[in-house]
Amino acid sequence: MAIERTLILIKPDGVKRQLTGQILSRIEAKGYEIAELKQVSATREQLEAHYEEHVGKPFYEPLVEFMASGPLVAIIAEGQNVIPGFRSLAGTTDPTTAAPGTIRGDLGRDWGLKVQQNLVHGSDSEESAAREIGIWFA
Ligand code: DAT
Ligand code: MG
Repeated sequence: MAIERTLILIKPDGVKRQLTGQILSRIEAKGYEIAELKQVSATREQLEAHYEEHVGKPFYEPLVEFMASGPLVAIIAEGQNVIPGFRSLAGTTDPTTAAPGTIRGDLGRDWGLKVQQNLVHGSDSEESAAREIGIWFA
């Protein structure tokens, strides 16, 4: 059981809908430690680096545009198995089918929804976490 660090983003829809507190509560309730936290307006450069694995996909441009549409909250969370653990707390990518009990399943909305408006990002591996922490907490 490794103590890991992961990079979490509360996306612009989460900040705009004033869900930051509720999302942080879920992270804390799980017992993860918030090691770093800041609200930022992402630069295009940061977003291109963050989503480099998705360059060229049809949803890439709308995704980057959406992520630049308002402030987001960047968090480094620490805990045992926090990388897969936060992914399961977040729920699956599409909030319209994410399981109840998850952030995306409970707080995601389906009216006029775009898949990118799914409230949170969480790193998907140790390698991604290290890379993404470097982008947002350089
Ligand atoms: P996740 O955020 O669950 O790790 P991902 O890394 O596959 O998902 O994709 C990054 C983001 O891109 C995701 O949070 C929402 C958006 N996205 C993914 N697949 C999409 C699709 N088929 N249509 C529109 N947006 C999509
Ligand atoms: Mg991902």
